[in-house]
Formats: sequence, C-alpha cells, structure tokens
Amino acid sequence: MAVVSLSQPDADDLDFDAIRITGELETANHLLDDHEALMRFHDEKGYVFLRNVLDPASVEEARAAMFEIMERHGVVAPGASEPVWTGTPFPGGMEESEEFAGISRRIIEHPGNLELMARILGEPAAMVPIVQYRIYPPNGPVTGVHQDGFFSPGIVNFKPMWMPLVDIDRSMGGLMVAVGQNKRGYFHNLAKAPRCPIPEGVIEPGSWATADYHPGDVLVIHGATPHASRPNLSDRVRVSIDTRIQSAGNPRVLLGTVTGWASDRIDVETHDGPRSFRVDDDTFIRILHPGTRIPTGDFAETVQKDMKLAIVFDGDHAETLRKASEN
Ligand SMILES: O=C(O)CCC(=O)C(=O)O
Ligand SMILES: [Fe+2]
Repeated sequence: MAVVSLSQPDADDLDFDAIRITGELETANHLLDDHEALMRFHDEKGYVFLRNVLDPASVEEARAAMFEIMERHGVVAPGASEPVWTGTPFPGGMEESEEFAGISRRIIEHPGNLELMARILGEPAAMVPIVQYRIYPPNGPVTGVHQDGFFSPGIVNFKPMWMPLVDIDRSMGGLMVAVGQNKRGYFHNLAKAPRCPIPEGVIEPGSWATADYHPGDVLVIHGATPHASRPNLSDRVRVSIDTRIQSAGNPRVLLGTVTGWASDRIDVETHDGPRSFRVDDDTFIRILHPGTRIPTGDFAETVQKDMKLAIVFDGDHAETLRKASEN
C-alpha cells in the first residue's frame, strides 16, 4: 500500500498516559524454520517476538559491558549482578555515547546470532550502524509512541530490533507495541513538524500489547508499527539495546567518513573504498543530532571533514545522512 502520513493541524496529540495495555505479545520461536510463515506473522502483527534466542555468552558479555559502564557512573553498586538502582542519576542523552561503542556489533556479529539474524531476514544479515544503548533508571526517560520507519526514510529492507539485557518486567518500562497497526501507513502528524506527534484517535486503543522480557530475547518491530516504552516505576535500572539489521548482500545503509562535499554531493570513505552520493531536497539530513533535520540549503555549511555518518542510500542518491552512532 502507499505509505502516507497524517497532516492534522488541529488534532490533539495521543494521550500517552491514557494508553491501556490489554494484550500479551506472542512468541514466534516456532516459526524460525519457516521464513515465509515468520514474515506472514511479522506483516500481520507488526512484530516478531523471540524468546531466549541469542547466544547466552554473547548476551552475558554485552550485559557485563553495560554493567561496567553503569558502575563507573555509580548507577549500580560495584560488583552488582542485578540492576538495582543506587539512586545516582544517569545523565540524559547518552544513548549514542562513545562509551558503548562496539557492544552492539559484538552481539550482532557473534556467529550464532548472525545465523539467527539470517533466519529473521531470510538472507545473510549485517548490522546497521545505528544503535541506541539505554540505561534508564527509575523515573528516567520514556520513549514516546513512534514508528521507526517514519524517521528513517529509505531504509527499505532493514529490521529494527530491541534486546533486553536485564530482566524487564512490566514495572520497568519495557516496550509496548500496537499489534497489527502496521498496515495503515504512518500516523505521525506532519502538521506538527519537527516532532510530528501521533494524534489521538488513530491507533486502535485495544491493540496495545507487551511482555515480561529477559536477556536473550529479541523483539523485531515492523518499521510501521507504533511502539513506545513504559515509565520505569521499579527500583531497578532498565538496560536494553536497540539496533537494526539489514541484508548483507544488498545493504542500504553504510558507514562513511566524510572526505569532501558540495551543496549537492557528499564524498565518503567506506569499508569498501570511496563513494559519492547525491544530496538534494529529498535527503533527510540529520548529521549533527539524530533528532534534528537540517535543511538541504544548510548542508554545505554544516557538514565537516571526518564526520562519521550512517548513509541510507538508493543507488547514488543519499536518502538519509545521519550522525553515526556506532562504528
Ligand atoms: O527502548 C526504548 O525506550 C525504545 C526502543 C525503540 O523505540 C526501538 O527499539 O525501536
Ligand atoms: Fe523505535
């Protein structure tokens, strides 16, 4: 179907606090050997929830790395094995901090996990260099209702995935998903740019579902599925990673280091050598802060040599230029 977004200048924004979760996410482990059936489930329900599928040692390694960072910031006690909050706040806006670099790549590129990713995609998988690491203490940040695909135009064959690294029960702010609401285009309200909040009354109120999550689980979210986190009302820290996977054979996102540019062009050095892409009004430019779009007219003055960017491309056209969050 044609993907549309809403434009409703007078609409009320969706009332987050009024959302009631009435459903339970279903696991799809039994469909892992039947990719067609797995994708039917994904397209119908808008998610794929897999219980205890990541290699345990790789999860333990990621968990230990996150705990080390939490310890360093005093968020958990030294030597803590459970994410009990000390009361020390964790600074906001750290989701893409350099401190975390490599944790996601190590978990995704673990051979056993790559095999799982290939079963999810139906072909060999690769990591997308866009990752958020979340260390969310009680009453910390809450992620509002959004559809990932709306914010990443051009990523046609990627799959967002969310991985809990501690037990995340319902009091701790795990994800809720609007089941089956992925088939009606984007709900984001273009009339209220740049935030484009989803209006009240468009998502089926009875569609919300969640689960108690455990390390080793993977939740794949359809790019058009509305989802959000819940507030963390517990005494523990919510620790999770969200990243994306894509086709290894036909990637649409690559990591590049800026080597040159003009107002309508960007040159980058990539893993596989130098590449150039066209930049125009259809390029979604988010090179300083991933949440802020920069007009194409400002591109040439804003971009800098050696910037690391995630580039979503279609042929030689840059669909999205985004500050890279992982290398
Ligand atoms: O963990 C969160 O708070 C949000 C995660 C998310 O939006 C995602 O994985 O796409
Ligand atoms: Fe998301």
